[in-house]
Amino acid sequence: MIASKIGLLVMHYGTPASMDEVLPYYTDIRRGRPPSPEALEDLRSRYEAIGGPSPLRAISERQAKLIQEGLATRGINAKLYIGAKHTHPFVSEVVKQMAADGIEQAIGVILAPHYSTFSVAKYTKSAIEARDVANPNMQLEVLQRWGTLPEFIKALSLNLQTAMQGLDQNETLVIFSAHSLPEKILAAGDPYAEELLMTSRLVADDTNVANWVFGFQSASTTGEPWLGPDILDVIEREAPNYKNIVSCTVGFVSDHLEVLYDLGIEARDKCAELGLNFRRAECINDDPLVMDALAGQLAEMLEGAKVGQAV
Ligand code: FEC
Repeated sequence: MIASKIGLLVMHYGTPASMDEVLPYYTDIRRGRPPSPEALEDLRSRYEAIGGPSPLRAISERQAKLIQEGLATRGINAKLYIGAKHTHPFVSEVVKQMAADGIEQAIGVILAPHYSTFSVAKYTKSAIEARDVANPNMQLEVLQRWGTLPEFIKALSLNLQTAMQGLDQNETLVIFSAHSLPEKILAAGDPYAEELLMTSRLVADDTNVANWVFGFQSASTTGEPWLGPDILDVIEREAPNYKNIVSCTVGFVSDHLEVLYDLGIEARDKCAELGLNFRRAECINDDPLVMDALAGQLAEMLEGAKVGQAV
């Protein structure tokens, strides 16, 4: 039975709205510890290199709107709330607003397809904790993973095919990638790395890719080991064997800073340095079929079908 006042909670990483907001943003990512002036300058220069603040917020908003429309076509009229992990409005702030608006039943989705204790679990925890304070009676269920959703695989596969057009498969290496995380997550049994590999395998199969590997990207310098191999090391290692590198990130769903800079500039430059041709497959961004499929998952959750993990 679906309650009368339904809320759709769409959660994304967050990005500074202007260059002036880079410092508070970075400080929040560092759990309240301001970055050193050098680290801040480094991040500011990466934003500048992609032309200023990232398009992440705008893309997330378009994605959220499409998910809301997908629910509407299934007869579910849900009020949309968009919350971020590291910028206002934070996930906790919008959940408080949902309670204030009298939302009785809510469904949530994170714009990150793979489960990790470091990402999806943290978004979910913020939402649930805020719900417990604001209105413990508001039902809230969050989709925990969607990295094998057929429409997601197909959209990635089509983008990869476009990027590979005209290239000789035998001379081409596809590198699937995703954000690295501290290596310690493996010891705790985190499924993140496995889920990323599963998505990569499905896309490679759907695209009939001859040669592919997986590499992590965007590791931070926190003084502890992060998951590898790093994509730049993979490029260097494989350079003698190929003419073309095609990058396809499976862990990100928007062409934002980590994609536009770490792949579009850093990985591209590394390839140029090694005499390799570089191409990048676009992220799914606001692909209507993927967003509609996500709406389908959320609709099933609302109907009580066992799709996501209830929390
Ligand atoms: O376009 C934009 O403005 C935002 C791009 C952005 C996305 C993103 C996604 C993920 N992150 C994940 C984990 C970590 C961990 C740390 C960390 C640090 C940063 C920094 C920036 C940044 N992340 Fe990010 N991440 C984005 C941006 N991320 C900027 C800080 C500077 C740097 O290290 O480069 C380390 C925190 C610490 O210092 O303790 C861990 C994961 C994702 C993918 C899932 C998701 O989207 O939530 C995991 C987008």
